[in-house]
Amino acid sequence: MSTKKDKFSSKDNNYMRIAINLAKERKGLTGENPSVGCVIVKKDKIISIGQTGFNGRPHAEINAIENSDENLSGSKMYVTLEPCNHYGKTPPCTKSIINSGIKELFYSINDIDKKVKGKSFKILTKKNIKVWRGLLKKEAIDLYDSYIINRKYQLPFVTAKMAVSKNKLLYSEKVKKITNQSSDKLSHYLRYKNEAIMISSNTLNIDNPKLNCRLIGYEKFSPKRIILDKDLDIDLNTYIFKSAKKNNTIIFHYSSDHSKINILKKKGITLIKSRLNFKKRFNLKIILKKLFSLGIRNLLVEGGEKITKNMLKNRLINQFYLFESLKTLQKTKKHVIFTSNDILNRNYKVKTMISPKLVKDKITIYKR
Ligand code: AOF
Ligand code: ZN
Repeated sequence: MSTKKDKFSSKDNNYMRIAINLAKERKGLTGENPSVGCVIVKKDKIISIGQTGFNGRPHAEINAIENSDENLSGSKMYVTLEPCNHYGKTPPCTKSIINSGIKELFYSINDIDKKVKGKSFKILTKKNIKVWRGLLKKEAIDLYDSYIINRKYQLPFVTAKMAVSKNKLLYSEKVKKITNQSSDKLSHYLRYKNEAIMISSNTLNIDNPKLNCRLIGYEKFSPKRIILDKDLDIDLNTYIFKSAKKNNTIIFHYSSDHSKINILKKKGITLIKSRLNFKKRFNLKIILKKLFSLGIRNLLVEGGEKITKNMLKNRLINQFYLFESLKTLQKTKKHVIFTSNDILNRNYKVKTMISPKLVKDKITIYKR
């Protein structure tokens, strides 16, 4: 086995890049399992590909093996993550790889799941399969940013999104819309890629958002709605209340207002009572832990300002999308100013910057 870059040919790089792109495409949609991409090559020709199934199963390797019309003996497999070697909800991929006749396996990084980590190399080499690790490792570490956070900290990977005007306002009574249509597409893409979206009841009552994914054809991937509503203030005329049904809405609350609780429960909303800290605010880490225990691995936070700032201060946000419009908003009595720039610049690195020349709004993606 080698981890040296020069051992890999440009063809190896290309095949693994395809595997990484396959995994990226499914990222966020594989439930509690990581999204894996897999490519099988024989005589320099791709004969099959596979991705982890929606909600996590079948595993990518199994899909690739089963998708192939050709005999796999003597072929090479490129896979973004160490194949599993244990009996979980599905049998070990290593077993299927051995039985398929694949003779060489390339994978980017070890699985950090303790049941799996590092063991596949031995199992496969014992069966005379050549195993190479470390191909496009940097890209794979980036791909598995959320999986690594999930496994290490038992927390969802949190992406926050905020839109500010040129004069740094998040809100002004007169204008509801700050960003343009192409930015909106990216916002909806984020909703597609996250299993849940969280906002405060304050933002909910003021903005009356839909919080769904409106990319054509992807509507069914709309995230679960999580509302932080300490005092059970949710307005019953809002879209979120009206469209609530079993399993699509969770409200975290502290109030014991029984009549409101009954109304919300009747709608099928899941109510979770959560304690407050000495500042009479929710402990957001406890809330994230609870969401993780409910199976949520990727969470999008769309405001408001107080929650987002609180989460930034407590280092609970892993990635931050800042949309800066070229529009200036008029200051009114109730305007809200964006004040998190300092924390972002102090604690985060700029990962990507999309120029306003391309999309009219400036979009900066910060990562911890
Ligand atoms: C793979 N290929 O595509 C994925 C893997 O309960 P199971 O059987 O589904 O196994 C879950 C574990 O398998 C999961 O915790 C992670 O370690 C690994 N995910 N492994 O070989 C895949 N998604
Ligand atoms: Zn597997």
